[in-house]
Amino acid sequence: MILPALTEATSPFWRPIKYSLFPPLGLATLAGYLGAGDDVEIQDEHVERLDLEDTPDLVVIQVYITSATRAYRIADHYRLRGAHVALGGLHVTSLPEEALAHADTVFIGPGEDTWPRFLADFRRGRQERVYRSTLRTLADLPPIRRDLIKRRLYLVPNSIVVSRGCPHVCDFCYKDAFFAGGRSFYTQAVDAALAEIDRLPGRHLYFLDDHLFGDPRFASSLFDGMRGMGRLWQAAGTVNAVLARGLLERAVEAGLRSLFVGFETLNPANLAEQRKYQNMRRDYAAAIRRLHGLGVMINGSFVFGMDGDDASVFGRTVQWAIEQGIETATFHILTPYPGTALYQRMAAQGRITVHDWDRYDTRQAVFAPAGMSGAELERGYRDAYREFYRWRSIVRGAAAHDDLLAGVRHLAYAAGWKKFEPLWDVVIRAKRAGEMLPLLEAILAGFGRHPAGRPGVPAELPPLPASPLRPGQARAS
Ligand code: B12
Ligand code: SF4
Repeated sequence: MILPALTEATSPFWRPIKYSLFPPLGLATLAGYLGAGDDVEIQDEHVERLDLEDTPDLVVIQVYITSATRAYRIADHYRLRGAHVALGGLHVTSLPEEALAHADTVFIGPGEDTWPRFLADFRRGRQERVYRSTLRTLADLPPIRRDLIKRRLYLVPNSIVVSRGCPHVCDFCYKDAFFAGGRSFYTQAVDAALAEIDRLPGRHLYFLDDHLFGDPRFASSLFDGMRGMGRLWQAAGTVNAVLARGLLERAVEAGLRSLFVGFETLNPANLAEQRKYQNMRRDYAAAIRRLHGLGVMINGSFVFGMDGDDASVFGRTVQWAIEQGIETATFHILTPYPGTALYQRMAAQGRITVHDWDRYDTRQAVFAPAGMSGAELERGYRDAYREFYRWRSIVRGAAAHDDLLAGVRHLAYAAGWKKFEPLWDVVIRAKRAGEMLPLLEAILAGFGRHPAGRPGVPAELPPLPASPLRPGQARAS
């Protein structure tokens, strides 16, 4: 089972930090369906050199858009060696015809229903060319094969995912394309999720779920179950979930210390254009105050290049983020992934300028923006990163907190990630990434503790908002 990296990963100038964070859970999930007698290995090119000289019966490759070219090359190589090559994942789902030229079998959508079906067919020699997922459930999911994950190679070995998809419908997101033909948001049973958490060693967890708070009933039961487990964790959530009363407090009680929040844009016209309704008419500053009041650090996500953006967007966004005391920021250039509503709109308008998937890495302009040139967009994006992570900006951001301890944590965390990046790269290349975990835990633990009853943390947890699931949209939990 192979997770190929971006083509540039083989370059000596490759900076591995961002890509050595999380183990490949998709493949380890699929490996859970194999039999006890099956001999299997997972290779992740982000953190190790691939060994392609073996002769397996079956090769499974997970394909992201940015690794598609590399994935197809590896697939061709193994087919020449006589292996059966199975391709799946987000990019294969968007463009199955393209993938079929390099595969014996392709998989459309999530693998939990199609993969076991394929395995049974394969063992009988009756496998099909295309498997399309329709049954969407995480019930009876076998345990993820974490024994196949080389933990010491990752900065964050305890990544976990307890749901699939998201209840929202943003135009630029891969989500609708990937989950077409079935439910697009569903969770594990709470007990199964808690059991998975229990199996993970150490204290730190990183939830990779698109929107851990997407189903408030599920999330609140999960957080209640995690109380007292002594975990420290990070996750992703939306602005409206942060503002909803009740859930965030429960998450903090359960150990939430840092949240990735999709602010995306400060311009309401952009939100409407992308159908990001859950962010509209929301008070971003209030969401930030609420998170900081509860001792939760923020990784703010921002997207540049929507039609309402002109060249002034970069400076405005960065200054706002610094003034708000946002600890870390992730900037992206808007990228129309094939299969999304955004791609269709851009293609219909003749605005797609680049068709090389290697460049769809959210750092390059692959379309003609409306309010500036592609070159300006790329320059502004790079300047935004540079400006946000200047020492001066980090210090200003840290000073924006009311609380001295929160300011110190801001300084330690932001500088630790960005200012010492070359050092991280050395650690990763020396295959010692896993040994850095105690440092991360110390930052999250030492500064994040807030006794109940402190301003912003009610001793009694308030009631929960209603579930956003539509009637008839059943949950696994
Ligand atoms: C963790 C993560 C990363 C990690 C590690 C990835 C990894 N180890 O898998 C890192 C930091 C490296 C990363 C980097 C990037 N990422 Co990322 N990442 C994610 C994240 C948050 C979780 C992935 C995950 O583990 N999901 C949980 C598992 C269970 O699901 P899964 O991996 O999709 O696997 C399932 C199916 O896809 C399917 N499947 C997959 N492969 C196969 C193969 C077969 C044969 C079968 C049957 C089934 C199958 O079955 C699995 C079980 O259902 C996703 C968002 C998300 N929620 O998925 C974004 C996401 C995958 N990333 C994305 C992007 C854009 C990037 C970057 C380009 C960002 C950047 N600017 O650099 C880079 C490029 C990465 C690359 N190598 O090309 C996009 C992908 C868009 C696309 N169309 O490809 C996503 C969807 C985020 C988003 N909403 O836009 N990422
Ligand atoms: S909220 Fe995030 S994960 Fe959900 S559809 Fe929008 S961009 Fe995708």
